[in-house]
Amino acid sequence: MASTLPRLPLFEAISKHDPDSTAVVHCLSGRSFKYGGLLPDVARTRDRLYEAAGKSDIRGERIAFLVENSYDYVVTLLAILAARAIALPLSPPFPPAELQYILSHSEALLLLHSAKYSTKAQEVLSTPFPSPDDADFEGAGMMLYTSGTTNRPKGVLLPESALTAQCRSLISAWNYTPRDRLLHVLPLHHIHGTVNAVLTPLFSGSTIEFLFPFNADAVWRRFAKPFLQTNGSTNGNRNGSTNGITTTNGDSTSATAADGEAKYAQMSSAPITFFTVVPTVYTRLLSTHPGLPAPTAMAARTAINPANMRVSISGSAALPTPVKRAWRELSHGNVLLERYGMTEVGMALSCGLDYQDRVDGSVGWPLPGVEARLVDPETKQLVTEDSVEGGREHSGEIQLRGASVFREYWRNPEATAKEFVEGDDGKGRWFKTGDIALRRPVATAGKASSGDWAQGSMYFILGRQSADIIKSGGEKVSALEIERELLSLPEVAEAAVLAVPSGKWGQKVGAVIVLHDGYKAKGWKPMDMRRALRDRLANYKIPQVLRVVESIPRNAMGKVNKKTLVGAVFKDDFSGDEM
Ligand code: MLC
Ligand code: AMP
Repeated sequence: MASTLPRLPLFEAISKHDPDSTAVVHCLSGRSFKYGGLLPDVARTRDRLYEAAGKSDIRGERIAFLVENSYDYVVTLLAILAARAIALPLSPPFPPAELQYILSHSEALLLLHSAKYSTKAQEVLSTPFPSPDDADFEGAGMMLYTSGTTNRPKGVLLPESALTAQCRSLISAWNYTPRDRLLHVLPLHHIHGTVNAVLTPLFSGSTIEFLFPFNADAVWRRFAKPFLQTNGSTNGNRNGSTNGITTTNGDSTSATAADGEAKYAQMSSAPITFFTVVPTVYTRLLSTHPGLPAPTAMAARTAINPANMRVSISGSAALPTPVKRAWRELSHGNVLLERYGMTEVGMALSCGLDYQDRVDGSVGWPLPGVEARLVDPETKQLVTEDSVEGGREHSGEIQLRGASVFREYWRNPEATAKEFVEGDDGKGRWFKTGDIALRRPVATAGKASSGDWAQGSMYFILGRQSADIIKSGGEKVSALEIERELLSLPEVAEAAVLAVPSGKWGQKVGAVIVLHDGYKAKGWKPMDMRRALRDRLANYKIPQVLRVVESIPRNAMGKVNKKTLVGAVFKDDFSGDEM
């Protein structure tokens, strides 16, 4: 059966893994699925896809799906690739209006859903939207929607060749193996959760354990489980048995531990070796650790020690150095590995596996297969290794190229053309990331001990070129998209959406509003805003802080200087101490 699948590199890799080894585990129920059954399940589901489509050629068609983080999600994703179609994972918590936009904009042929999301799927399908033109596209791949600076979210088309290049690059840099067991707590409609934490582990024969939605207590319990002392002995076995969580000896925390015992009883006792998340998750784990029952807290520290947790990665947003230090201390020496990526390119820059190559504040070097350069956004001049500007280090926009880069923004040739710049060496175009960085030699790092790619000056991200892109808890948010929704409300005359610094979220979304005259007397409270936006925008896009003002200062061109405004309006909401 599996032989009828196309010879995608991912399928070839999976067919060579030990069929008895575990591919996917549902953390809380303990259900597990072996590599040996995966491709037959994929082939069966692919055939069901053909049936649903009413034809056996759906190459290049977009197949949207609403499936919880589970083995079914993995099989669905691979079945779509097997049909040489474009997998379009949707986020279940999005309101129907946002999902309907994605469905219509992508011109999806099918919307697949698990039993759990059947009502949601019906709701989405019954939300009206104008029908677009016919599509004409070929080949397998994945499409992820990402917020842009100017308009509604764009569909990033990642052909199978780009996905495969991304996986191979990560395998070579981070050395995923069949012995790795990855705890997966991220959403599955982003590059971080899909490529780094599903496709690459599948390529490598690693085990993926789903524990979603993210819950700090459950993560700590899972980490701790293999290392809890039972009957006075340390339990570090790897056979997946379900030893109960030890309660404390009658002290005040035993009730919590007992509750946890029931809820978490089915969890596996195999140690987690691989964890990749956004900085907010580490912040949350650090702040909840002190509240754990003492034995669990101790076992959890053992679990994240480098002897047990092979690699803990942070990315999708800047990792604050205090968080990195606190994790190192808590884990007795596990130094978080920071890397930099983007939906359009997968992972681009990374620190190395060698601890010397995990330098505070740096995102390392271009990953294998990725070419990177810095270009001055004003002069368009290449920033060379030794460029200096008035005695200061010279920064520039990160531009990237290589087989891992996406093909195009779906049905948006203007945006695609705008974000690429032709190279002058005839070796192809560069993708303009919009992120500003500098390069600096670090005496103790970059000696190729993490691989040939990890050599020379290291990259340090300084921030984004545009103040209109906000990163909150690793989610990218477009200020203009929120402004547009705010301005469509009857109460709102003017709106500016800003990134407000936050210890907990990295940045949080802030809105400055001028009300229409008719609404000024009544006022507008954060609750009113939430209610008005709830059905229009995903939850994390709804501003967390709101200021109603008499006027928003603008320059002669009518533009708002957001960097100044955020200090003037939200100074009291800056929170470096939320962790
Ligand atoms: C949740 N909320 C957020 C939020 N996530 N608000 C702002 N920003 C976010 N990211 C809201 C919830 O809707 C809720 O609102 C309230 O905050 C508290 O919710 P919570 O339950 O405490 O939050 P939680 O669901 O635990 O989510 C936190 C999180 C999640 C950090 C686990 O945001 C997350 O998984 N982030 C990762 C996203 C990701 O995968 N990014 C990678 C993109 S790819 P209310 O109103 O209901 O109280 C990429 C490229 C690369 O960036 O380099 O990897
Ligand atoms: P997304 O568009 O959601 O894929 O997010 C990509 C963006 O996240 C990048 O353009 C960066 O701005 C940001 N990002 C990712 N990793 C890092 C990192 N390690 N440090 C700082 N910013 C990051």
